[in-house]
This record gives sequence, structure tokens and C-alpha cells, in this order.
Amino acid sequence: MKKALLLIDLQNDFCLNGALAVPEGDDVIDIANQAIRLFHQRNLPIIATLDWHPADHKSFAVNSGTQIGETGELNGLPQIWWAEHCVQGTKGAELHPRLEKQLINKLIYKGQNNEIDSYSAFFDNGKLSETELNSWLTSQNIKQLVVLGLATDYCVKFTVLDGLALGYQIELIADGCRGVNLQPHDSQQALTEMVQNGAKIIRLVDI
Ligand code: VGL
Ligand code: ZN
Repeated sequence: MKKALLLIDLQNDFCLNGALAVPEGDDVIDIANQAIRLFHQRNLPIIATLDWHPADHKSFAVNSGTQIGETGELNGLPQIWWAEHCVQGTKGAELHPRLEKQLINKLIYKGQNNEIDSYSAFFDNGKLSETELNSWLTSQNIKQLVVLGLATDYCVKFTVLDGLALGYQIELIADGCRGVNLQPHDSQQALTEMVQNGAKIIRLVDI
């Protein structure tokens, strides 16, 4: 069965000194590059997602009159308000400078609608619209995904859960992920939830 590598949101704003820096976020770049080289050698596709918000996105606390880290509702959906991050066309939205971008075959953008947050690489948080990802994978006859990236407890988690629900077989490279951990065990809980839904947790050395 044909596999693809799916790299989640390896962007400057989620890395060291970024606007929404994930602790140790940069540490996954080397792991991502090793996985990229392996998939490239095997002639298997490599996909990267980008969180890609307009400046007026309502998930940003400044645009919703809320405080960063506060929780509530946005258009009827649960929302955590974030610092401004991954604004389209800014340095913070670019893929990390050390990431071997030239070997990436497909970019998937998400989070463009300012009224709704979009953690999963497949759908927005209300499943009102979908990205190109599922149709692209179908067109390439890919049924298995190897996933890593940022952040374990948000975009990685929701991508994996949606992918499993869509019928993909998913392996998650645990050492290639880091989480935000607003609560200390959020990432561990996210891993448990992904496993309960059928994901297999592996390490880079296993691929
Ligand atoms: C993410 C919070 C807000 C992520 C994106 O990539 O996990 N988290 N936007
Ligand atoms: Zn975002």
C-alpha cells in the first residue's frame, strides 16, 4: 500500500522565538529532514501543511477582544484564543529555514477563513469546508500516512483523528512531534486519544 509523509505546520511561528512557540519545536526539524530523505529515497510523496491565517483571523485574541490562552466560543464552536501567528506572507508563516523544502511534493494550506479555526489538515474545526488533502491523496492512491510535526495537542491530533475517520492507516512519529501543553499532560492525552482511535505510535528509527 502506498504511503506518504505528512509534515504538520513546521513553521517559524511554532518554533524558537516564534509568535506561538511550541516548547522544543525546533527539535523536530532534524527528525523531519531525516524522514524527508527516507521518503525521497523510496520515491514516496512528501506533503507539508501550513497554518495560513489572514491578519484579521478571529482565533487571534486581539481580533476577538479576548486574552491569549482564554477559552470560549467562536461562531458556536469551542475556541482557544491565540497570539497572532502564521499570518499569510509573513516570516512567521514560512516553513523553518532548515527544513529541506525542495524535497516537498505538495503544500496544503489551512486556516484561511477568518471566522473559523482549522487545526486539522483535512477540515476546518466545524467541518464546514475541506482542504485539498483528501482529494490529493485519493488521486495519488495513498492510503497510509506517516505523520509528524507541531503541535501534538492541536494540529497533529486533529489531523490524525480526521485521517483515521476517513479510513487512512496512520503511523505517528512520536519523537517528531512536540506539543503546546497549556495543561501539562495535553500531549500525552492527545497521543492516547490517537492510539484509541487506531493510530500506531512509532519512532523515527522504525520507518
Ligand atoms: C496550531 C494553534 C493554533 C497548530 C495552529 O499548528 O497546532 N495550534 N493554530
Ligand atoms: Zn493557527
